[in-house]
Amino acid sequence: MPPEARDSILTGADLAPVDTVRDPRNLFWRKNLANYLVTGAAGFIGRSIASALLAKGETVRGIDSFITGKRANLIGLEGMEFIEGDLADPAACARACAGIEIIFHEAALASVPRSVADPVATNVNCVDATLNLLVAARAAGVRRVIYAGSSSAYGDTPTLPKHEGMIPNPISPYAVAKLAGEHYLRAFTRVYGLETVVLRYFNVFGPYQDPTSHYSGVLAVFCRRMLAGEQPTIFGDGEQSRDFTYIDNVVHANLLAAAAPAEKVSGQMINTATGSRITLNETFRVLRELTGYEGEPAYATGRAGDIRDSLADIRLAGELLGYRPVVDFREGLGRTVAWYKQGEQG
Ligand code: UD2
Repeated sequence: MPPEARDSILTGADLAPVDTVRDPRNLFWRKNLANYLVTGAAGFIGRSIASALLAKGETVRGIDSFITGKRANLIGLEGMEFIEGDLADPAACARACAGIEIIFHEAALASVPRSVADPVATNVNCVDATLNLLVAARAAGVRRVIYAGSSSAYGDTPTLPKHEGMIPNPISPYAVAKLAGEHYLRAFTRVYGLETVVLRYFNVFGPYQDPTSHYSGVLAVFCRRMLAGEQPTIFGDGEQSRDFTYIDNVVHANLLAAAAPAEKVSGQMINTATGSRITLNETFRVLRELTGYEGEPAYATGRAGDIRDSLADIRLAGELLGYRPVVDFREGLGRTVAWYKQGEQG
């Protein structure tokens, strides 16, 4: 066993009363007995979940490898214990899981085109990483793992809205990798009794989403470019549609999934979205109003592995989690533009 893993294993004698664990002055216990682990804590979704947990006074540990996460995203999360580590490394997974009760597994190498360019890297950072984490979680006695699934698993079937009973049809390496993670979670519930919940996210956007990468989500890219007065590019005819989901809805669903009774949610896969969709062309028009950009978009060839239309049926989330969207698309986009604008000025 690697020394890092051995050092992090807790015995019964290590257990401290809850008050001691939560007392911020007691750094030793804070360091060893976090209740929640957020993987990908320096990424857009992970940092948003960690921030919400800290705001509720919870004890949080985060892990990130900074492959795509940003150190700047940790600003404001000073109350979180942080481990710099890669889930592809089993020893890092063991350290991260020690003493944890619930994991929010957000770490991944997102992006369809990135996976088309380098499917092996996507597999390592999505599939291997998830399996390593599950093995470590089981060994550490973690109670529940909540997983960031992707709507890409539904693929390009014409049926809308996409509901959880549909047979998956992944068409990109990214979709395959995220779906494989879902299957691993389900298997760990069936075989080892680990509580798992898959939240299948639909195109999440909002503050802290990185707008600078070639592989960034479209709304982040468009906000940045249009605020800077630069022309955005639409791949394809712009009539493709998405169920763009503002980050607060995703955080809300995660907190509900953590609190829901196991008999209701364990082993389940649940769409996490808004239940409405908008085309890229329409989105561009809304953004033009919000950003003041006056030009037209450029159009370029459609991307390989791209899906035409995506829209979620969110009834199951309502039934199992009591979820309903808390922020709609336009409100969310307004807040997002305001956040990027502030960043540009600051
Ligand atoms: C997929 C998943 C999403 C999430 C994400 C992670 C689907 C339906 N959704 O998002 O849930 O897992 O992957 O990365 O599979 N585009 C432009 N111009 C740009 C950038 C993108 O036109 O500058 C287009 C792109 O071709 C696509 C749409 O915008 O048609 C959305 O692209 P995206 O990369 O934001 O997200 P998508 O749908 O691949």
